[in-house]
Amino acid sequence: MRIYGDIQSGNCYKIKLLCSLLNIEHEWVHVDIMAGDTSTAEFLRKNPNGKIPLLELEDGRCLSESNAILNYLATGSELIPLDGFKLAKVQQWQFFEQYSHEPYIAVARFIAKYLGLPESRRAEYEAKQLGGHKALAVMEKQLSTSPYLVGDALTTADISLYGYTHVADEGGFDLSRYPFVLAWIDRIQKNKNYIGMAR
Ligand SMILES: N[C@@H](CCC(=O)N[C@@H](CS)C(=O)NCC(=O)O)C(=O)O
Repeated sequence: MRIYGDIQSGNCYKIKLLCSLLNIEHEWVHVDIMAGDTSTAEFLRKNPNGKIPLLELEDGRCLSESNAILNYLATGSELIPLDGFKLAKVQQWQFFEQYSHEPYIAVARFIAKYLGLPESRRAEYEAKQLGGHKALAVMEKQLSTSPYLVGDALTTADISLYGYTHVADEGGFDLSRYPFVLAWIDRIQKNKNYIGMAR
């Protein structure tokens, strides 16, 4: 299988991390968003939404949306709970990530790290801080009661949230305010076959 992505993107790194944890062999195809690689006709045929990460199976079928890719690749592994309610809890955190976390933390990081915090985007960057801290506080509350987001074991919910949380400082978020989140980051990094993000 082939994965199209950029290792510096948290959404793509989630997939890279999962493949490492589960020893999933794949070909990584680097895609440069800034150079317009996601807007070519060839790429748009694979993902009409023009975004990475993108998974392409050997038979040509394609899957986009990082959390859908994670759950597909982790099916049958210990990272996906068998219990229906726990599985729904994993998805609850993944929807939370996409709606209440990533749009604040990942976007603030993009403006600061990729664009160099230009004056024209400063107000938007600052407006992202409140929502990002709100999301971190929600995670902090859960992680004060369980080692991982859905109980005692690592699931794809943790990988989904870990992607941008562990580099939230690059978006201006001081994680020292969230000791349970910091302990969770440390716990994830101790997993066998953990790989870091190119920062
Ligand atoms: N909801 C999507 C978001 C994917 C996304 O925003 N990808 C960015 C890189 S992090 C991208 O491809 N941007 C290119 C563009 O929008 O043109 C996911 O979780 O996979």
